Amino acid sequence: MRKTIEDPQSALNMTTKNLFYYPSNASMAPHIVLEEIGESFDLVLVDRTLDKHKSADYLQLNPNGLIPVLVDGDMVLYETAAICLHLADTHPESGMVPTLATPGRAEFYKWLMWLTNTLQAALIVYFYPERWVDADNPLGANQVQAHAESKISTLLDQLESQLQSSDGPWLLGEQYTILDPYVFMLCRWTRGFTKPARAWPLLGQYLQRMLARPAVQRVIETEGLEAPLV
Ligand SMILES: N[C@@H](CCC(=O)N[C@@H](CS)C(=O)NCC(=O)O)C(=O)O
Repeated sequence: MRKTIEDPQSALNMTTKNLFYYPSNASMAPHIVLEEIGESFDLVLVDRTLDKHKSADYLQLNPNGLIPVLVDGDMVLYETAAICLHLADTHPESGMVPTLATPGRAEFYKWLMWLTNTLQAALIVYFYPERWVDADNPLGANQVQAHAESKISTLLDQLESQLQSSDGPWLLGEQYTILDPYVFMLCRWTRGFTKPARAWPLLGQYLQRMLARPAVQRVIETEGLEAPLV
């Protein structure tokens, strides 16, 4: 169910999980994970056009004023990677994380940290370059954005190499994990780049495999996303 609530605190202690989201934002990865694990959940729209993510009520849930937040019972969780991990940990039957204390799990941690602190961080610089220069410096902002785009290109090279060495179909190989919705979401964000993620041969095929997943299709429909999807 989708809902817009005026008082985000009212999501606390609900019996279903509540994901605070905005279409195509960082909430998309946990949204896909929720669909994959099949547990019922509610979506709460945080209307960015009205700056609701900076409202006093929302800041009580996430003092960073960023989307997403997951409210699960009396637990309030922010940070996309933490939310995805929590969802997978509480649904071990989904198999969306490799077995604890194995080399596969260590590799999985490496990629999850890299996605959140390297690729996602660079994408955020790309989308908000004006935050990295003085006010009224559009030339500086353009330079920051161009540097971010070029950095992101080298990071996409790394994803391409990983798909080659894991031999797919998913980032770690045979096992579909929470890394895959995360990679899909971040790659989508490059769809307006001069060289978008879909232009890398293996990455392009991988994104099509992700698009074909029923859980991903449901998220695209619910969030009302339009072409180009990747
Ligand atoms: N590290 C955070 C980043 C979240 C983030 O940057 N979310 C964006 C939407 S994609 C946001 O809320 N931006 C609003 C802003 O920067 O003011 C996470 O992964 O949860």
